[in-house]
Amino acid sequence: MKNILFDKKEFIKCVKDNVKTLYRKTMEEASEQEVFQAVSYAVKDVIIDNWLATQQTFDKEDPKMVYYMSMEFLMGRALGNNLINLTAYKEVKEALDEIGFDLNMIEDQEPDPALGNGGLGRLAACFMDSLATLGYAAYGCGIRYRYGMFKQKIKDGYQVEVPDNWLKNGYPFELRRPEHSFEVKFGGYVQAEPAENGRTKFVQKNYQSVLAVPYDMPIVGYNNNMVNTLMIWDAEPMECFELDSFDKGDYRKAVEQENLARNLVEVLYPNDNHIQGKELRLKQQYFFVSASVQRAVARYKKYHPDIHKLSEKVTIQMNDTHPTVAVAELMRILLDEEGLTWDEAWAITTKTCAYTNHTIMAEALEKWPIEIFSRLLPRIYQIVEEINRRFLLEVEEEYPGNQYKKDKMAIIHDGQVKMAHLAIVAGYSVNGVARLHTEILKKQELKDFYELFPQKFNNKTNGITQRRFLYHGNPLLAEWVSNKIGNDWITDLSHMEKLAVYVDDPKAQQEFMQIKYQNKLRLAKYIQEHNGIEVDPRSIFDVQVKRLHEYKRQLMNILHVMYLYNKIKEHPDMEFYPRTFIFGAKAAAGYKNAKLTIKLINAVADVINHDASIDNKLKVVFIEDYKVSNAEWIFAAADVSEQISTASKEASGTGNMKFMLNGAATIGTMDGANVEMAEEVGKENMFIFGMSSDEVIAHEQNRDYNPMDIFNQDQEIRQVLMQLINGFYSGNDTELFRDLYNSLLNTQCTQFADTYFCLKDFRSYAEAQERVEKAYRDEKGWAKLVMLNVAHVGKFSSDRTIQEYVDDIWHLDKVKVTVTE
Ligand code: 26Q
Repeated sequence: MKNILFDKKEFIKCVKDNVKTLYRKTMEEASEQEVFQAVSYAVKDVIIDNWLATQQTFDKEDPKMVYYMSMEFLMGRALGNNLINLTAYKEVKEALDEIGFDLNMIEDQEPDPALGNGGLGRLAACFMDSLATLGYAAYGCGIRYRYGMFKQKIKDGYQVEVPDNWLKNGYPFELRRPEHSFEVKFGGYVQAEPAENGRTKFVQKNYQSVLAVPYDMPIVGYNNNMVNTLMIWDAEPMECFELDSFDKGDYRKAVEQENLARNLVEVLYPNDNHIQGKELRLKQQYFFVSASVQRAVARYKKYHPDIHKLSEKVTIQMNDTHPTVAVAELMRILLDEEGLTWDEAWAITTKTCAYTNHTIMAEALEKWPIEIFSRLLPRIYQIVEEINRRFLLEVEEEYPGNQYKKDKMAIIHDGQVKMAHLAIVAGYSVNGVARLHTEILKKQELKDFYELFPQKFNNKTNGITQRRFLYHGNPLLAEWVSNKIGNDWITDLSHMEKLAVYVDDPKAQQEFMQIKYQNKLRLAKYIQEHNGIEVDPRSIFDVQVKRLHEYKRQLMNILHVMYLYNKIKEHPDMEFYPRTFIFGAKAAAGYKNAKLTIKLINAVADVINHDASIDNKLKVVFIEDYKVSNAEWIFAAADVSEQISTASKEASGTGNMKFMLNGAATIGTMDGANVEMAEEVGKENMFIFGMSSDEVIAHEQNRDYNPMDIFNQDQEIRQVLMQLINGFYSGNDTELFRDLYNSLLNTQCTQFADTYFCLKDFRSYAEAQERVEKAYRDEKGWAKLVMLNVAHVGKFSSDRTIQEYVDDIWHLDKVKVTVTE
């Protein structure tokens, strides 16, 4: 295959021309941001040809397509990734070098498109990469938030949220497509009218509407000419404000309609695994779902006469319950616009929509008050009511007279619409995101539904794209791997197992650890520049980066650091291998304990990092603004990966896989995908600790755990807890961390104390940490252990995950794109 881009000369000429036409400047005069824009437009030029060719191939071959609907796409920077997937990274780097520009610096100018919170949004981004790379036709459907995930600043140890205006300089990789705009209607009421065919037509009246305008972003497949599309929707007012509407008395409505469009896509809700039942959130959901389903149906109808066969060419995957109104919207279109009967429409919908569950945390199960739902989406609510009515008849048939069952399983109950129930009833597939998680869904949370629809339930263990998280993020290790086993791992991660023959080879071990050291230097420099803290690259880099949530137990981690510090102070001569504990985490803006935990980590860092008496044995670093771009560096530099959630709470985790891929050892519980990692690499090559999910669930059911018992018996734990309330880390303000202390030990109400079993698992955690230290001292043993982890990471590629979705759920056709000149 011809390398589509290069010609270095031609490329540089294109960059120079872009600087000239965009900014009327020479390369020397252009700012770094302007050079970034010019380079990006040059790259986009190349992508466009493949993008066109891909669309033409779709038109010709008519493959089945997946519409991946997600409120979040945490894409991260596109420039470097696009160059990697165009197999042009090296050439472009060299070409720019020749004219005195550093590609890394240029990449660093790109805003980090952060249209997502964490795991769920990043998974969607990895899936888009794998779909294009494997040659499957896919549309990502989401929202073009004006402001993405907030930027985090740390001031005086506290998190401060700063708006993320990612579009302020213009984003070179997006394309506005006004010709594919659709109207989306809110509010008003439904009028039943007689239709020509003798049936009744339902028409929404007196509504407000906005115009959904899509922006397309290219999703470049690796080395295969394929370019899929992420369409993210912007909201515009339907018509410009008209003076005469004032006279018609519509002035208020005209203004309201404009405000609706303005507010709708303003900002991403920064909650992760926690529902905020805000009306605007539901508006966002219906907005992008309605526009996306309308576009999917319109595209299908352009090429196919028979709407009854929609599911042969279109499948809709709902990323959690957030886009679940899609099932009712599809029903609405089929009933009200296509004029089908209920049974016809239902037959199509239930073959087209599928649902992925990402959580079993009760506070993350989506429910909407009927009042809000029916006022905002009157016709959709009618349809949901009818789905519910018919479903309850089915339940009655299966379990005659069992009202308890009906109450538990109803879609509408107790004044609320339960989105997960709607998704399960209308979907043809329900999947969890790791084996343990799927089993818990089947046996506990969704047991009733599993009994009724066993054939719908399946597992799809998550994965990550090695192209971003190894090839781009860790070029030194990527090149080393390729030298050892060739390039096949880039599109088939199972090839990594060929590294197993090197794990006992002293030279390979040394090379591997040398690369880790280089990556630690790179991160140490970043920390020095951003935090002003000097860390020893020879110390163990022990890392926990993820959203801040109580179930993820950052608190247990920092309590353990406090415990180690006490030990070192008490026994200055004890053997202790120097450690750098690195944290990175954003807390939802309204999540008090999460924010206080950030303050605690920074307070502990302040004390420990300034204590000369401990001889640099311990350092604590909180990396500000953890995001996709700095994550790539952090994974590359980690020795130890903290995956310490309370067993049963983390549905899968994906950070765990990114660390494993980059040669870090996992200290973790038997939770989420950790279980399958242990199965792949062997428990002896991880540091597993803590209660099993069964034990956790048993304690929750029996309510027989009292953290006070531990507090009373374990002097060292007691000392650490007392330091939360005696000013040890907060000077005069002894009350500062009281809420954290209470969350662990609430003496009034032990039932709500230490919900996530930090104290219960503490000793087991500390003991596992001792095993980590012992293992690290054995240089060869450690090198072997982490190399084995890399060799057994194959299963955790999102390519494998996507292939399973295709085989078991979507049944897509493979597409091959050839580019002719
Ligand atoms: C819902 C309603 C209103 C406001 C916010 C939300 C909301 C937003 C984001 C609810 C949940 C989320 C995100 C959930 C999430 O990221 N879950 C993670 O998904 C990963 C990918 O499957 C898993 O690896 C993680 O275990 C899981 O926690």
